[in-house]
Amino acid sequence: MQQLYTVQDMEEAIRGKLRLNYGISEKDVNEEYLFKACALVLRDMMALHGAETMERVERAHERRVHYLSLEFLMGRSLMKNAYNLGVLEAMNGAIENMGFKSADIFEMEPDAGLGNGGLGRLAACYLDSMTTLGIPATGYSLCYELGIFKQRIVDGQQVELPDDWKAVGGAWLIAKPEEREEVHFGGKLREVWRDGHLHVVHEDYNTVIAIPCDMEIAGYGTDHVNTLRLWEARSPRTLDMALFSSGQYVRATEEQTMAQTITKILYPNDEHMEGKSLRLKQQYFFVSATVQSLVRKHVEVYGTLKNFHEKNVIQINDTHPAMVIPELMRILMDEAGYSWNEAWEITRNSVAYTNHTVLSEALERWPQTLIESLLPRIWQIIDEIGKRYQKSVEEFFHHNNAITEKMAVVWGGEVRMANLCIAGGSAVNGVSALHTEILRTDVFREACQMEPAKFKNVTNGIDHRRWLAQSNPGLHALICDLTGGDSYLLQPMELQKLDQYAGDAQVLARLGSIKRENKEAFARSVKRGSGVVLNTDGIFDVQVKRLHEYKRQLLNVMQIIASYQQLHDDPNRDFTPHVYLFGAKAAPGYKVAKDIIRLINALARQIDSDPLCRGKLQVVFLENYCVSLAEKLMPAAEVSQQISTAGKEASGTGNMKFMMNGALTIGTLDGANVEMHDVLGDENMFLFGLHADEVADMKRGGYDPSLFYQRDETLRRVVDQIRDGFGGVRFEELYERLLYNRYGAADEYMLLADFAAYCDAEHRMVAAYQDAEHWNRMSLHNIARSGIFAADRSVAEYADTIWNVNHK
Ligand code: 26W
Repeated sequence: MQQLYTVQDMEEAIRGKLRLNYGISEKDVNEEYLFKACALVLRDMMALHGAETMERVERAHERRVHYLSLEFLMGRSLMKNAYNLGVLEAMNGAIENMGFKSADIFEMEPDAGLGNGGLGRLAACYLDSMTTLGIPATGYSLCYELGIFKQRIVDGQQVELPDDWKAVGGAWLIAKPEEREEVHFGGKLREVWRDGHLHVVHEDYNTVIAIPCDMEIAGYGTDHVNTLRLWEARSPRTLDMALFSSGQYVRATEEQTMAQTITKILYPNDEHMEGKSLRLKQQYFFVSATVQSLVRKHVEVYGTLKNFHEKNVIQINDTHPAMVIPELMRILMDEAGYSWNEAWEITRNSVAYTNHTVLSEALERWPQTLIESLLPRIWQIIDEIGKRYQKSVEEFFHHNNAITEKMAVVWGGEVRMANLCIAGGSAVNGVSALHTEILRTDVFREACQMEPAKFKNVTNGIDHRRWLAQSNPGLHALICDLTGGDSYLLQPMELQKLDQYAGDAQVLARLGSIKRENKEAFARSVKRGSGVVLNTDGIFDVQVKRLHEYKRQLLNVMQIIASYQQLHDDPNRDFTPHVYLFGAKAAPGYKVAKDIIRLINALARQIDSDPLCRGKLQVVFLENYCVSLAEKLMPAAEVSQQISTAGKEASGTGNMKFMMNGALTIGTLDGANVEMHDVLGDENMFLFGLHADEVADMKRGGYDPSLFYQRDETLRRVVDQIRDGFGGVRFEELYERLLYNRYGAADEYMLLADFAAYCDAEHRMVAAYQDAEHWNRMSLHNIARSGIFAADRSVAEYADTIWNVNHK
C-alpha cells in the first residue's frame, strides 16, 4: 500500500479540521483539539478506504464475518491507525511543526475501555488481524457512554470513578442515524391465521431506537478497512410534549432516560454472571439491532435470505450475544415467512460460538420468567429450540435423565445460554488446547459425544504489531536488524530466526540493555503519574490482570510475605533486589477481590516504610491497569506471573504479551501456558504446581488445606501474618477462606497446596537472574518462539476451520 502523505499534506489536513470542525484558529490550538483534529484526518482516510472495501466485497459476493461481542477493549487508536495507514511519520512531523510533541498528543487520547479484560481485548486484537488479513469482517458491540470504571486507590482501597471516554474518544465515531433500527421490548403476542399459516403478531411493545456509531478499523499494509459498529440506544420520542407543556419537565424526559440507560454503562463484572434485567435488555438490544442490520444489508445485495448462511457467518464471543439465535429465527419466520425447519437450517449454519471460561459462576443462566416478560416472542422460540433439542438428546442417549438435564436449554425455570449456543450453532470452540480438552471431556462432554465434529480449538493470539512493534520500538529495531527487515510484521513466525543468535554475546547484551532502557522509561512514567520511585536495579516481577481468586494474586502475596519474613530473620543474607508490580481491577461488588487489593497495598506500605527493605524489596500496586498502561509496562517486564489454579484460566493473553516482550514466565500448566511450554521447554520458563487433573483428583479426594498449614512452618507464618495484617488492618476473612471457609470449600483455589512449589519456582527464577547472559538467552528464546501467539495465526485458523472465508 502506498500512502503518499507528506508532512506538509498532513499539517494542512490537520489545520483544515481545526478550522472547519472546531472553529479553532492557530493561537487557540491546544493538545486536546490537536488530538481530535488528527483523529478526524485519519477517520476520513479510513472512511474512504472503508467505502471502497465495501464496494469490492459486495461486487465479489464474498462471505462476510460478523464478530459479535458485548466487549471490545480497544484502548487508544491514534498511533495504531497512523501506523497501519503508513502515515505515522508524516503525522509526527506535522505535530512537531505545529509546536507540539507527538507523545503528548498520544497521551491525550482516553482508552476506549469498552470491555473488562481478556475477552474484550481479544476481540480488539482480532479486529486488527481480520482486517490485516483482508477478511470482510464487521465487529458489533454497544456504544457504552461509560466504559470500564477508572480505578483510584484511596487509603489502600479501590474506589471506582466513571469513565467518560466519549467526550474526547468520540472523535473516532461516525454516527449513522439513517441506518437506525427499532428494537421491541415487552408487549403481547397474538396468533392469527393468514394464507393458511399461523402467524405470530407482537403488539403493545415498547420501542427503543438503535443508532449505529461506526469506528473504522485500518489493517496493516493494506487498503482493506473494516468497521466496528457500536449501537447507541435512543428513545423514539424526544419528549412527551403534553407533559412538558403542563410543566412536568422531569417526567417528560423519563421515557427518553429509560431508553438511554440501556447503553449508559458497561457491566464491570468479569467471570461472574449477575442476573440483572438491564443486562438482559442490553444483550437483546445489541443482538436485535445487529441481526436486523445485517439481514437488511444481505437482502439489499441478494434480494433473498435463502442464501444467508452461505454469505454470512456470525461469531459470538462467549454466550453474551446468544440471543442472535432466536432473534435470527424470529426474523426468518415472522418477517420473511420461512418455516421452522428452513429458518433453523439457515440459523444453525450461520452461527458459531466461542467459549471463554469454565467457571460455573460465569456460565450465563437467565430466569425464564424474565425472558418471558421482557421478550415474549424470543421466549417462545427458545422454548421450542429447547424441546426439539431435548428430543434429539433423548434419542441419542436413550433417555438418560441425568444427561437430558445436563444438556437442557431450559431447565428448572432457567435458560442456559451455553446449551442454547451449542444447540443453535455449527461450531463451538475453546481458546487453548487444555481449555478445549476440558470442554470436550467435562463441561460439554455429552454434547461433544453427540456431535464431535462441532467442537474445535483455536488457541488465542495477540496483535503483535501493537504489543511488540509499536509498544517496544527498541526491541522492534533489534528484531529488524537481526532478521533482515520488518517482514515479521506480516509473517510472525519469522521471529524464529532470532534463535540463531542464542550464542551471540553481543546480541544478548543488546537485548539486556533494551530491557534496561524500557525499565527506566517505565519508572519515569510511574514517577510522573504517581510520584512513586521504582528501583530499576530490582527484578521487575509483574502480575497484571483482573483480580480474581482463581488467578491467585493472593498466592503471589503469600510468597512475598515469606520472602519479607526471611529478610527479617536474616537481614544480612544475599538478597537480589526485587520489585513486585501488581495491577488489577476488582469487580465493584466482589468483596474478596477488593480485600486482596487492600492487602497488597497494606503490604506495599509496610515494606516501603521498613528500612530493612530499602533497595532490596519493593511492592507497588499500579493504579488503574488498562490497555495504555499495559503498553508501557509489557516492554519493561522481566518476570510474568501466570499462576492460576490449573484448569481454571481458559487461555490468558497477557502471558503472550509478556513472552513477546522477552519476560520469563513463572506459571502453572494452565491455559495457553501449556502451548508456551510446548515451544519453550522446561529450560526457558519456570513451571510449577499441580496439573489440571491433579487438581481435580485432589478435590475429589477431599482436599484439606490445614494439613499443609500444619506441616509447613513457613506457610503457617505467612497465613498467620495475613490474619494479623499490616499497619493495624487485619484480614481475617481472607485467612478464614484459606483454612476453614464456612461458606464453601476451604481454599477453593488450592493456594496452600501449591505454595511450596511456587516459592521454589521463584527461587529458581532468582538464581537464573544472577547470570545475565543466560537470562537474556532465555529471553531471546521467548521472543523467538512467540510467533505462534500472533492473532494473525488465530484468525487464519478461524477463517480456515470455522468461517470458511479466504484470507491472505
Ligand atoms: C456474564 C459475566 C461475564 C463477563 C465476562 C462472564 C464471563 C466473561 C468473560 C468470558 C471473561 C473473560 O474475559 N474470559 C477470558 O477470556 C480470555 C480470552 O479468551 C481468556 O484468555 C481468559 O483466560 C479468560 O479468563
